[in-house]
Amino acid sequence: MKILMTGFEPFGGETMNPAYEALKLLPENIAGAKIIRLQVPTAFSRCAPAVEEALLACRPDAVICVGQAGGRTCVTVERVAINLADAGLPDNLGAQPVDEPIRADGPAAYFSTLPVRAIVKNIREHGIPCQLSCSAGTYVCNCLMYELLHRSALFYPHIRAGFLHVPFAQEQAVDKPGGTPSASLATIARALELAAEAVVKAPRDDLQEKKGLIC
Ligand code: PCA
Repeated sequence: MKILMTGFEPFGGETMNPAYEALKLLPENIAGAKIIRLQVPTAFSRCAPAVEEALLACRPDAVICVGQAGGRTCVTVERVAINLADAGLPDNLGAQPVDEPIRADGPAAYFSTLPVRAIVKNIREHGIPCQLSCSAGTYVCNCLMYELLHRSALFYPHIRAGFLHVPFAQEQAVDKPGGTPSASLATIARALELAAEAVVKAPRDDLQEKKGLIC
C-alpha cells in the first residue's frame, strides 16, 4: 500500500507550516505502507494540479492532505469539503476569491473518503487530543480537499482521500498572544503517523460507500 501525504507551504506571513514540517519527521514506512511526501503550494490555482500530478506519478491507494489551522487547539480530521472559495487573506500567488464556487458545475460538498472516526480514535487512544471537524474553512485547504475529492470521485474512485488540520507548532506561538494554542512538531508528526496507521488498518467502509452520501 502507498499513501501520499501532502503539506502546504508557509502562508500568511509565517516562516513555517507545521503540516509539512511534521510530515518531514515521519518514517518512510507506516504499518507496512510506503509514505510519499509532497509539499503543496498555498495557492488556489496550484494546489490541486500539484497533488494530481503526484497521484499520476505515484499511484497511491490513499491521500492524506494536511494543513495548518492556526487557532485550533488540536489535530482535527475534516469530514467535509464545500464548493466555496472565500479568502480572508491573499494566497501565496495573491489570489483572494470572495464568495466564489470552486467548481461552478460541481456538487455543494464532498465527504472525506478516509475512515475519519477510526483516525480520531487511533490518535486519541495514543494520548493525543484529536477531534472531528465539520468545516475545513473556505480557504486553500478546503479548495484542495474539494478538488481532490471531486477528481477522485470522477477519475480515481479507488483512492481514499481526505484532510487533516493541525494547530500552530510551538515555535510559531512564541511571538503570538499568550494562550495561542500550539503543539510540538513531534506530537503533530505522531498524530499524522497514527492517522496513516488508521487508514492502513481500517476496513474500507467509509460513509460514501455505506450510505451513498455523495451530496
Ligand atoms: N492552511 C490553510 C491553507 C494552507 C494551510 O496550511 C487553510 O486552512 O486553508
